[in-house]
Amino acid sequence: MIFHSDTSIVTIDRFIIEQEALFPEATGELSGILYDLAVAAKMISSKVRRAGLIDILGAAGSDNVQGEHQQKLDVIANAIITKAMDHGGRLCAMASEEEEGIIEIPPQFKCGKYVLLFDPLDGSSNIDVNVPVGTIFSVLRRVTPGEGQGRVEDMLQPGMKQVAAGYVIYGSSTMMVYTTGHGAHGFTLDPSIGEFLLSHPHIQTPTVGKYLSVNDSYERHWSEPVRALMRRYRGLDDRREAMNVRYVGSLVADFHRNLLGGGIFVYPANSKSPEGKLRLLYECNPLAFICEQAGGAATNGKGRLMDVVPSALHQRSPLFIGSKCDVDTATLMLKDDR
Ligand code: AHM
Ligand code: MG
Repeated sequence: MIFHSDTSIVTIDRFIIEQEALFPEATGELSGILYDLAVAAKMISSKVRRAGLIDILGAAGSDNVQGEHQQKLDVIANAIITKAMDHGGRLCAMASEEEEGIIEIPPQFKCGKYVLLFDPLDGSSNIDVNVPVGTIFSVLRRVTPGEGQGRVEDMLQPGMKQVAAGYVIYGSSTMMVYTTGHGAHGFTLDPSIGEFLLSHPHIQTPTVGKYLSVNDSYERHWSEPVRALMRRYRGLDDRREAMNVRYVGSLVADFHRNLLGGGIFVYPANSKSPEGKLRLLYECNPLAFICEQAGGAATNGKGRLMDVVPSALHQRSPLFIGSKCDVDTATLMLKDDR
């Protein structure tokens, strides 16, 4: 393990190289994927930073003052990631929350041994009101034989098979947090030099959280055990101190605050959305990997989220993620749910 002093300036590129050097068997392919993702994140960040100017420069679907056609930011982010990642020779397929089927590697490029799954701009409805949004990604090793295009089966692996995962938050600053299974590390973008600098090495989330993130406008659609759990988190059954409720409605923002400050993000199943809302492969699993690496936990209410074997690319899942003790409470109180 490499430790950096508080005053070291470490770019994400250097950190990735140093991490790779710890594993003699590493071929550098995974590192290449992470570099390319960091570049894509910088490009998306620069677009997000200009989002507030859209009224001046032209709304989505219209032409801007230069006569260029405006696209929605989630569509732009999707195209940026696809273009940044399709030619490196390290991936054999991609899948995006924005696209129905898998994204093939164009025939002129070499296929590699990994697949990438991503949500290019999560919470994008928040863009219009200048609230943080994020990108989430997950990398898996292909399981189908051969060296050509990857297949859906390569994507439908449980979260514990992820070899890397991370997210980028476009907030008051842009941060990228990733893991390759050796801790969760955060990097803050210095826009003046265009580099992600190591700012949060070896993130550890508190064991007991102080924040509760939940959209309780769905309360009337929750099961009784979920309602009882929420009463517990709020201290209403006198079994724990009341948590502070904080809900941005942008998963990456809510997750990131809770990861650093301690807390739980909850998006349960409800009678209107029996599987919950969030996507297992693009949202839940990558954040679960980060959270576990930071000493937290994630469940779908029945068991460890990363043990779930997916059956469809866009499968949804209930999500309870964050500080270990608070997730354990959910597991205990929901064990007889439905
Ligand atoms: P999206 O992928 O369509 O952007 O939806 C995901 C978002 C998450 O960022 C957020 O946690 C959740 O939807 C909020 O949903 P709700 O408005 O139902 O609380
Ligand atoms: Mg999303």
